[in-house]
Amino acid sequence: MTTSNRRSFFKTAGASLIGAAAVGRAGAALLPEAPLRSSAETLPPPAPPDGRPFQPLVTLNGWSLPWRTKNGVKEFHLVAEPVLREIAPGMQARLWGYNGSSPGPTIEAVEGDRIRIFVSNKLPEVTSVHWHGLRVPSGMDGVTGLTQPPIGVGKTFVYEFQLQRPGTFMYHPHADEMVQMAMGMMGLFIVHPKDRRQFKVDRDYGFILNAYDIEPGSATPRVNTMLDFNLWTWNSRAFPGIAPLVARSGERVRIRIGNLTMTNHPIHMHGPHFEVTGTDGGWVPKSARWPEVTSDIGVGQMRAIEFDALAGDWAIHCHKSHHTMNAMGHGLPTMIGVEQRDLARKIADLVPDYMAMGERGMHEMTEMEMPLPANTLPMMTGQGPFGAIGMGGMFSVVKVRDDIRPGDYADPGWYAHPAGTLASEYTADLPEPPRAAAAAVQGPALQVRKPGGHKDHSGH
Ligand SMILES: [Cu+2]
Repeated sequence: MTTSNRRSFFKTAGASLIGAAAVGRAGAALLPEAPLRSSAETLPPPAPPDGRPFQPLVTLNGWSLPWRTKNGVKEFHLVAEPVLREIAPGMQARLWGYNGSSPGPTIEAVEGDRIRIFVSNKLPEVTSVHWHGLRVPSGMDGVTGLTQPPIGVGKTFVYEFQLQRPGTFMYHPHADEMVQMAMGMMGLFIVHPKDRRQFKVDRDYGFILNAYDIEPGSATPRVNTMLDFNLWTWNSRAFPGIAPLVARSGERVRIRIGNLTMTNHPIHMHGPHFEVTGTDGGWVPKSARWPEVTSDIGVGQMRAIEFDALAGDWAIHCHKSHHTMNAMGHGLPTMIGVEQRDLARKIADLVPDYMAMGERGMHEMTEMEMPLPANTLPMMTGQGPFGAIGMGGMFSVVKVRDDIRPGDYADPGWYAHPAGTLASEYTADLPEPPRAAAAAVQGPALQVRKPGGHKDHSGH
């Protein structure tokens, strides 16, 4: 169903029930609006319209789900449905998500709130929603077959519970999980503390680590993939499509990260060290925190990290180097040291688009105009102020400046390095560098692995 169809569906449903409201029970059953959004822009969060005030989360390339309050209960409406998601400019993926986006909108409420969540299923198969990490009555836990029947196609279920403790949580299906999570069904669930002074920071960011297996040139994930994913994303976005995390120097910044991929991700931040302040179990007491520059986030885990912002452009990325690359268009053998020029000329006679790659490492590929299948991202890409960044996948930049206004999340552009603080080419005389005794390799290094001798990353 298209956006406009959906809108008019809800408008119609609302309109027809104005009359029905007069007869009591039917009116009480009227579903709250299901807000819809398909853009992948980071939305600066609006202030909570009612209830206890809280500092809203900034969902990276995402948004938060509005609610309505009815007799003291906050009511949300999630619609599970197929969505079109831009992974980065130049690539759209056909995913499943909630309310027009994958991941679904962040649900935010306050410790002690009673909430009611309607879940409508517009997928072609059954689903359910599990509230990952939240303490709910067993019957509200969302496990198909164990704690509830599946939500049938076209049906709506209602979940209702009280939020017991503040923290970082997630939601995802517990029905045909492998397929539904491989298709992008997930979202953040933030419970803010009742006392605003607790766990206070100046900026609070959040994203979910997710992964897809999308054959270059296609748009739909292969859902039977168990480990060999080829697109590593934050909130279903890959670099250079991931928004920067913006802050003002000296601000206390929190980043909440949940992992719903099938492998761990050591998330590494350059610049200031951070502390792990929150885990799946809640907030870490101050005395138990320790400084880190990399936090390994296991499958199904959530971590909140905090730091004092320091002026600069600081890379933040997964430290598994193949997770900062996008899908390879084809299996690439290791070609370092192989002289390909003559070979390339001969092949080019037969295959006009052929390009020899990787004989001096692969950085050259970041600036190459390679013919790619349609709807495919370059493997290593992104332009910085000094040229190609050569990254993809799980990579972004923490951009800290002295003059950012509170509440401003707009990209401030590239950092202007103060004089004398920038690495540059050195051209004067150099002393002889100390070297190990072993002779350096002369000429081409003969370490060529045969292309057929190992499994390539594209999964075929
Ligand atoms: Cu990773």
